[in-house]
Amino acid sequence: MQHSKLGISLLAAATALALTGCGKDKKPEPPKPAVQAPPPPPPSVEIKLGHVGPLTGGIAHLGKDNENGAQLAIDEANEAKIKIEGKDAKFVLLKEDDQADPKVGTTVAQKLVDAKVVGVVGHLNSGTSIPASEIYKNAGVPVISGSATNPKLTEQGFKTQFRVVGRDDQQGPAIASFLAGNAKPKLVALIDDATAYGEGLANEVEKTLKEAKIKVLPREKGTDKTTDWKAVLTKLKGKKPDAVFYGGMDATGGPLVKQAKELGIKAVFAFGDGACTEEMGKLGGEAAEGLLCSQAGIPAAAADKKFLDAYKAKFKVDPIIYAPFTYDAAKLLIEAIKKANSPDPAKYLPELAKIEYSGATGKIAFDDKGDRKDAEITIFTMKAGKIEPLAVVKGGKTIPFAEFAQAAAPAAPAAPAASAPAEAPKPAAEPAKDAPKADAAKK
Ligand code: ABU
Repeated sequence: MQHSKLGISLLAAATALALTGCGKDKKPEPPKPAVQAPPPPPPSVEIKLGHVGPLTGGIAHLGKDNENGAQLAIDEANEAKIKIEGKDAKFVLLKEDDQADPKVGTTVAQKLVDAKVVGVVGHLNSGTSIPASEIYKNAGVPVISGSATNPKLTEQGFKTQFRVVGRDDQQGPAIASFLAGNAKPKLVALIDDATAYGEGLANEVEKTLKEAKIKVLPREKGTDKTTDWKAVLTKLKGKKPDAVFYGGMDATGGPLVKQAKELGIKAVFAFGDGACTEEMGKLGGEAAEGLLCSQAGIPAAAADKKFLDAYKAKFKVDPIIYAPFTYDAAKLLIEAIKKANSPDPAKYLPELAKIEYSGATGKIAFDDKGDRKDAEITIFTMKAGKIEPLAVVKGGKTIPFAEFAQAAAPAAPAAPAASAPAEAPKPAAEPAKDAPKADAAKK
């Protein structure tokens, strides 16, 4: 009986303990929160642009210069975290090597179209740009060249084609007039490399010289690979030209001027933009001193300082010639995409055609053909292996370079400026009437 009472008491106590949680006043543990998933990434859109230039062969240095300009613009756009259609835009540059060969140019143009690029910067050469332009036109892909100068490029009526440098029917008369006015030759020899650019530019120079009643020898020809000019030069030596103009690139122009000096030819040598680089000094040595040449825009060194500093910081070299122009070309594509809020070429092409943009090379707007309005042509001479700007030709007027640069310089701020945007070069208000003398023009 005693045992049975004790058993009942123990059972009751055990039940009470179980109900109260071991006798303590403890509430049940709340369920542990599940591991939190990261928020979904914001929606993004990949926007593919292309760049084409020669990255192999004799003018690979120029192709790389152009490509670097476009790459810098792409990198800056990505750093700026641009939104298109409410999505984070990630710009990607697809880079192609056309080897400065027209056939390869069309192959890589088609490759870029197949890869669904929405815009292209390039090509470097007129000879590759002209056939490629039809492929981009058929695909509706806008393309901006930062260096191709043959007029035909924008004379085909393709609404997709633009360029941000001057044309050879501006450059040819500018360098020919400067040569005529300064070296005063009576007889000029013309040589070209049989490319769309070289031959076309030599034709423009010849036209201007003939209009000035200067005698011109029958045309001599090479190719864009000719580095042995002795046969051509020996033939010319006997004719005693006062000046020689070469339409071609620096890789072939450097050996030309060097061999001319070795053969004892005493003439002023003049070149267009393809051979208006310091590579001429490297290849031509002393023979390149005093040459005259033109570029189809402002000198690279006169581009916006912010661009020049960013370029040097990224690539550890200064731009050679047209990198500021390919930088602007890529920026223009991006700006038009921003304005249209769409990477669809059909939507942003109208924005590009009517754009007014202040770039690293100055103010940019296009005419109906896609050419840059009011493009500058700069005339240089070679001094101590460096090309030195002498004058800028704009709107048919020749402005001494010092005057042009002074007008382009930003005005000194009256008070400490708070991170004002860098000013792009502006045209001189009152251009000088006469071309300045090139003291180094006679050799
Ligand atoms: N404008 C100089 C080199 C490029 C071209 O073939 O036009």
